[in-house]
Amino acid sequence: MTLCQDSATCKTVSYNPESKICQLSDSAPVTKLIESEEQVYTVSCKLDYTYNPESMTCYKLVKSKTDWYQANESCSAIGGYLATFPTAAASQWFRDQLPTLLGTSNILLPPNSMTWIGGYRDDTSAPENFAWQGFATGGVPAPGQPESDWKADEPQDFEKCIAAYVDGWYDADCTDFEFFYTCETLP
Ligand SMILES: [Ca+2]
Repeated sequence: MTLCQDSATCKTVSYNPESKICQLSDSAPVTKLIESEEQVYTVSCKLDYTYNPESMTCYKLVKSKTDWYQANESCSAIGGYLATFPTAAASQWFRDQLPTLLGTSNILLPPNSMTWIGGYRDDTSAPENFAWQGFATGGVPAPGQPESDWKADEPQDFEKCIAAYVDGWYDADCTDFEFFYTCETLP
């Protein structure tokens, strides 16, 4: 190895993956350095989807503006669901990725650059009445609850659908607004 060429103290090491033994170039193989190897899994998402390591699912932001119901149908039509977030970390990952997913560093103020996600409620009487419609099923956590990622002071005006933006989740009228939307699938 050329790295060791001019160094008196440097020695090369060879590794035998079968015996898991590292052997110095001029010594006997006596040191077991690796007792266990981590399994390495590779996950791949469909073309145009980005892997979210927090939710372990794949997301695709569609830059076509539509109402929530049409967005929901469009995601179903391509074998997925509107995006859901099982944890606040999964939502934070998504918000951090928004410029990349939008393909621009120029994030526009709301309601532009917002994207529909899969939170919906029939009953607007309480903030805890939202439920996820996709992979993360069950209730959307209300503000202040663990795993909640609402923007400060949202939800605030008795609207039935959820849109995400760089600063968190907003309730928004499902048909008055037309936003981009984000679909989710399993890897
Ligand atoms: Ca709102």
